[in-house]
Amino acid sequence: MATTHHHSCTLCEATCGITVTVEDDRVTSIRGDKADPLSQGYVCPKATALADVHHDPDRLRTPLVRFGDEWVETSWPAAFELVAAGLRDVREQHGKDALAVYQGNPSAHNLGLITYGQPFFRALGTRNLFSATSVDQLPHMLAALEMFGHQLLMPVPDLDRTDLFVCLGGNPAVSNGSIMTAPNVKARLKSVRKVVVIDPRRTETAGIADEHLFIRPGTDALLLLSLMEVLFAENLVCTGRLTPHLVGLDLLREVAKGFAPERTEAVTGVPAEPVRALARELAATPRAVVYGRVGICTQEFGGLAAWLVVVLNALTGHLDEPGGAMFTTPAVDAIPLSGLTGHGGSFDTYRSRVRGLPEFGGELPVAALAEEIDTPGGGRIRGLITSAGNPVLSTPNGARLERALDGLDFMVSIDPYLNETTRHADVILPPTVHLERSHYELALANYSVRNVAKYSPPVFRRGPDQRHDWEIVLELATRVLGGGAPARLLGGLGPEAVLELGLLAGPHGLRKLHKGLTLRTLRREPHGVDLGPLERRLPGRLATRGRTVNLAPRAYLNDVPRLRRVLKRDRAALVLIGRRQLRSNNSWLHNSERLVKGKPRCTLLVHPDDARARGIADGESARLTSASGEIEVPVEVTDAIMPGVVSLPHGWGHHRDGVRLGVASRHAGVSANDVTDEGFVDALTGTAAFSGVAVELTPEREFSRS
Ligand SMILES: Nc1nc2c(c(=O)[nH]1)N[C@H]1C(S)=C(S)[C@@H](COP(=O)(O)OP(=O)(O)OC[C@H]3O[C@@H](n4cnc5c(=O)[nH]c(N)nc54)[C@H](O)[C@@H]3O)O[C@H]1N2
Ligand SMILES: Nc1nc2c(c(=O)[nH]1)N[C@H]1C(S)=C(S)[C@@H](COP(=O)(O)OP(=O)(O)OC[C@H]3O[C@@H](n4cnc5c(=O)[nH]c(N)nc54)[C@H](O)[C@@H]3O)O[C@H]1N2
Ligand code: SF4
Ligand SMILES: [Mo]
Repeated sequence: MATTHHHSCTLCEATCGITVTVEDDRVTSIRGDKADPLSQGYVCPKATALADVHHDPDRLRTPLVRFGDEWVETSWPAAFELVAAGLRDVREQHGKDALAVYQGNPSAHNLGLITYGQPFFRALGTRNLFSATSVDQLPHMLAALEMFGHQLLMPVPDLDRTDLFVCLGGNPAVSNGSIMTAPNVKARLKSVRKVVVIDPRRTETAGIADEHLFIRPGTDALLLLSLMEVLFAENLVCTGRLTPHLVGLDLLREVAKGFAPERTEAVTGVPAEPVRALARELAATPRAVVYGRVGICTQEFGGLAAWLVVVLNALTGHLDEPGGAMFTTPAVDAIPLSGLTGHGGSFDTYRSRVRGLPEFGGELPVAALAEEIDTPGGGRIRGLITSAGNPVLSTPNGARLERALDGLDFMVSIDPYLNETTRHADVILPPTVHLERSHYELALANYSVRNVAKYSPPVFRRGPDQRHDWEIVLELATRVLGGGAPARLLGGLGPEAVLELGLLAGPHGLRKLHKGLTLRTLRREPHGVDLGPLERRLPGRLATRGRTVNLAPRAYLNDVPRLRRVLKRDRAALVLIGRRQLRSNNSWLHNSERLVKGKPRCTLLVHPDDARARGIADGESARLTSASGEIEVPVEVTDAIMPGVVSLPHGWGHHRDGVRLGVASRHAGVSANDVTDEGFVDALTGTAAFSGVAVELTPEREFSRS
């Protein structure tokens, strides 16, 4: 008999509502849930991959222990015993900091990992915490901390009510939006009066936009400063309602001097005239917003660029205004909770041992992970936990990391797959996967274009011998840190209880008394509840002292001279950027046949001029070389990419020996992070610079001859 279940897709930030039909323990269909208040029936082709992951014969269901190149299945108690001993040994022999942790991207989509994983990894007390943050949104979080006083206070474009959407370094038509939960973002963008895309590639988003400007990778901060310069020079600054709560305006005026668009155009590649026009239009449009995403973060000036995006919205009166950049009112609100401990985040309170990269939010930049393992001396990392991450494919110079992993004393991976990273572990602990878990968007509800709340029970009952991520973590916590009463109490509760408490304490909870939102009310609304459009939240929501927005934090002002030097610097002839694809999700969804079938997608986009100059034809294989490595990749010649720039998607490279990914290994591709450079980071934040890596491209023929 068929049963129908309502859930959410947890693969990307869009969090689309899904309706799953199950017959005889098999998923027979996954469709968009028309009654979901946010996604209203939309899903992308990836949603069906949730079923593929669930039924995947390669998916691990039992812990694996490695003996040399052999993997042996083992019982959970035996695996826990081994892992606890391994982790304890590292800590006892070399100290807490010798044990490192990498938390990967799916952690943010996992209720159990947010409620149990994060606290456990922090409780280990190691300085060597790493996560996907430092290959992603760290610059946005730093701006939130420095300007609004809390690292989670990242404003969201009020997409559905804006008239002018300026998009830098994001491709929502493919990524489905990021730090902007907006399912069916393409339809939403089509309803915006004007969309402007600024990107080194004429992207799918540019394809539905009104205007597209090519920009040289890594130069957004210059462009944004030029926009700001025009606002000041032409007297267009208008900070509106927030004026009494803003500090640092005069400093900004000083900073902008010397960055007129005519001064920066030669470096950014964006002609001065459209920059002037855009500044004027931003100032003149009551409902407008500048949005920057991963392309402006993972570059040499990511910190400055992310800061300037917020600054521009503030200077044009679009911060905390409908149609502008707004703050959400999530049903579970972490901000007052962490406010109780006075901890909105931290920056640069310590530095990494080898290179001195700054801490952020209690974590170090993952670009430093390999060197912290392979550089001898006191304080060296000896043990590693990876949880929901595949850093071999997703962090800069993954090849070096891969070599370093083999030098560890002990490594454990909490992951459902034997892949490029987990194959280096001593033990793999496989958790349940998405359809076997309950779900609530604790993290992403903070960044949704409408306030919504939705709880979903699991679609499938887990097998008798399967463990949830949170149970695995809790067991390790008890065994490694000692199982005191608090741990046992917490363990008895489970993520649902934490959620329940969060809902009660939240803005829609107890305070609304009889109509309050509780887990019980959410269980009665399986499609989710709409909590309305975004509302003005400032100054009340500010976590800074004095409740002001700091427009010109010291850290940024000190970094501007570094940017100014770029105006005089020689430029590499060819630089690399990344690319996301609709049927791919970072490094781990390539084992789904229906997503990878068709022509190979791991290709290098090259402009016709660059291809001609190197004698490379469309469809040929070429060699891409950088300071850190080289790969061989099929070339796609297209004028959709800017001359002097090439684009390669990341997350491929599944040819490595010993991975247990039957489908993915047949569609292996190459890893972009075999040529990115762990030494190339945003010096301010330590965020990896994936955009703008200097590369050389040579025909494969030439290489084979030499
Ligand atoms: N060159 C280049 N590199 C990049 C980027 C880029 O644009 N260019 N983008 C960066 C960005 S933005 C990100 S977020 C990172 C992502 O990189 P990572 O943080 O490494 O995340 P994924 O590649 O998604 O790998 C996820 C891992 O988690 C496992 N997994 C999936 N679901 C679960 C689960 O529920 N529980 C557990 N325990 N495991 C699970 C998968 O099997 C896989 O091993 O990559 C970054 N790397
Ligand atoms: N289908 C799919 N969806 C995804 C993911 C996925 O892997 N696949 N990953 C998810 C994750 S982890 C994230 S973080 C989000 C990211 O969401 P987005 O930020 O929308 O992701 P991208 O598509 O990588 O868009 C980055 C854009 O920046 C451009 N770019 C590169 N360098 C520069 C530069 O220097 N300046 C400017 N202005 N632009 C530049 C690139 O050409 C690209 O178009 O997507 C999420 N959604
Ligand atoms: S856009 Fe696709 S992958 Fe993202 S949540 Fe929706 S269905 Fe899932
Ligand atoms: Mo990401």
